[in-house]
Amino acid sequence: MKRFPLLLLLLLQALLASSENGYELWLRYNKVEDKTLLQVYRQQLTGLLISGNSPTMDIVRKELQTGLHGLLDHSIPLHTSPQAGTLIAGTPQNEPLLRNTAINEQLKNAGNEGFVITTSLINNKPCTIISANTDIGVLYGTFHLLRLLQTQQSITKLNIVSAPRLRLRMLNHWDNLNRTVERGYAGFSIWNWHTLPDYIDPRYIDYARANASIGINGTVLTNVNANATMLTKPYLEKAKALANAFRPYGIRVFLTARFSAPMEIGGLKTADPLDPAVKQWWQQKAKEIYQYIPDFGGFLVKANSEGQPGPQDYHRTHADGANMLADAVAPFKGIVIWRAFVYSHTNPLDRHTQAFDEFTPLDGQFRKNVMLQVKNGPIDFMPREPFHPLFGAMPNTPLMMEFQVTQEYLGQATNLVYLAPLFKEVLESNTGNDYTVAQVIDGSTSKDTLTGIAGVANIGNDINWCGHPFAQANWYALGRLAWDHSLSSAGIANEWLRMTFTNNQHFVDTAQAMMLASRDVYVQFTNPLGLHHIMGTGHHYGPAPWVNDQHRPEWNPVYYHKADSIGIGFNRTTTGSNALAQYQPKARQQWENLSTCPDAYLLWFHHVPWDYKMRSGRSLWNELCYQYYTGAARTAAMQQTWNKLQPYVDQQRFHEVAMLLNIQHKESVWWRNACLLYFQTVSHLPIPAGYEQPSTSLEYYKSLRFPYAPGI
Ligand code: BDP
Repeated sequence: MKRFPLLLLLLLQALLASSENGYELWLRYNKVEDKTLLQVYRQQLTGLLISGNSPTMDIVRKELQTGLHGLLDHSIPLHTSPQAGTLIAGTPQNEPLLRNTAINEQLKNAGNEGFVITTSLINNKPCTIISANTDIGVLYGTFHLLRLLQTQQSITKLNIVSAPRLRLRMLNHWDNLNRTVERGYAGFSIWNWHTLPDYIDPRYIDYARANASIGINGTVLTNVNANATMLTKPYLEKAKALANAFRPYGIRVFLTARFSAPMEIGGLKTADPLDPAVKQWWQQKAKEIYQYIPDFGGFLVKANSEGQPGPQDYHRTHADGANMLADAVAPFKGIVIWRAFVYSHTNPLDRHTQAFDEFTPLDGQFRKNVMLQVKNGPIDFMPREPFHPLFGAMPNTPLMMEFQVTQEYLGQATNLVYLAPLFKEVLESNTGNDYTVAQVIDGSTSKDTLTGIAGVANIGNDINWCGHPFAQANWYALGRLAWDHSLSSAGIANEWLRMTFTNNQHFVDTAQAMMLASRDVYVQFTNPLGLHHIMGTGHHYGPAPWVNDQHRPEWNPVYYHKADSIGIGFNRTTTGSNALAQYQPKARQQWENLSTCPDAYLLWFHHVPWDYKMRSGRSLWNELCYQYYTGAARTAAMQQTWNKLQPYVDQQRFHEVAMLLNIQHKESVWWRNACLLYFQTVSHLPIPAGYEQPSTSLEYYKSLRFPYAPGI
């Protein structure tokens, strides 16, 4: 009897220990699982010698102490001189031991933010060195070394030089001042504007730390559908508090600028970019902002798009608008990131073509401190799009990539969809100029020094940050690819899984395969064969290919799939909208010809008869059925896979993922049935025998309403 409570206690402890809520992200620093390796690491890392007294170096010290304490499961002493196994971290400026020629040589390739990690003899003692030209470089190197231990890599003969390929590695928060997040599926905004600037939520620091761990160095705090209030004094004070919190982590703050702000908060009668009073207002505003935030990054602007104000309201061009703002921030070394996501309902041309038509004539007309931020594809952030034709078509303008990390069109936070394969597919696309999209954005084709990737953040105040435990991998992947776009999707998934869950090989292999397939699975049960934009109106949740009553033509799914009695798909060849003409010949050749167009883009570029014979030998209609049914079946397979991984995962996260996969499976059946039943009304063809026929009617699916779906 006496022993019972003790047993119970032990059991409870074990249960708690095996429960994780995901808050720690990939920075868990649990004890190294492999016992032999643990012993090796303990011998190789016996103490710390860290010089330099900046807030950033304090973070380095703390991170290495906590990290190594957790991973090696013992306290790690501070050394005052090198001993066998000392980990030395610092810059040559603040640590004389690092002033040797070999390290200096390597540091020449590390730039301002890169780092060198080596195993070297210092005073004849074998040491591990993290060195950089700047303190922030040392911090990035610190996270890299910790990642090697977290993923159980050898640290015996290290010789690493790493520098980011892109200068700006950013998150774009679509966060509103009332804390709702446009297209956010992980709760409310983590910025508590009401309690700022006096209350610094520890989460701000954790946010900065997580970003620094993957090399993200910029954050746009506010929604692109901007609110001018953000530029008023009280809110600038709040932004300043955040900037101060982020600075030691190497993160600069940017804000969205509402183009009509001079009227809304400045009392002017116009926001015309060529009006002297307007110019002056922005110059003053910039000056004011820099007084609060001396390293303010600059403005991100959505103008003349989806109802936002902009220079065209005054018959000025996008270049006029961008340049006016660029001149205002130039004295302070700020930049303007102007978005290319523009299309208009008064333009009768295919939405696909509009941004290209708008911006290519302006190539070379922007100031040196302007970047054009282009979404990965020409329509929006569809589950699969060909790359945006602007990449490769504006050689005289620095183009910044905009990816969407939040899964607006990719299952929101109920679906497991790993986005690195989507990002990579775009980055590795050949523009037709014999170079890839990645080479356009990293400046290698133009010698641009302003280079960058932005990801629309999937972060909210949910305890696990991103809603779905696996959605964290997309934040992680964005950062890793922005640092080095040559990394593979598999490699990134592999390290994320090891850090986030466990190094168990069976778990990693199985979960990695599931992640790598997940985006294709999602495409298959929602938008197979190049279909796009057939989701629910407004909230974008679930299927609604039947919608045809929106006042803007290009907001209707029927505009995109064009299903009729003959066939389905958007003809973008010369006999249709000719959007294909915007691609370089080498890129468009394979797409324009029906027989060479890959299945993945078939209905994106062609209107194809229902009885068209596909490569598989099936008719188009039967292929469509095959894709939808296979996609839904694969989500059931994902559930089974995950269930088998239960022994390797803590209870809390195991059950969360299991419940979400169940929702995902239901959603896949919903997509499959709703789309096929609807397309059947025009194809008049049967769902082939052998498939389980939908038990619910099209009318039922059409009647579904989601007035409180998140993210609107
Ligand atoms: C669309 C979103 C909308 C954004 C817009 C944008 O549905 O909420 O405001 O993109 O990027 O995909 O500006």
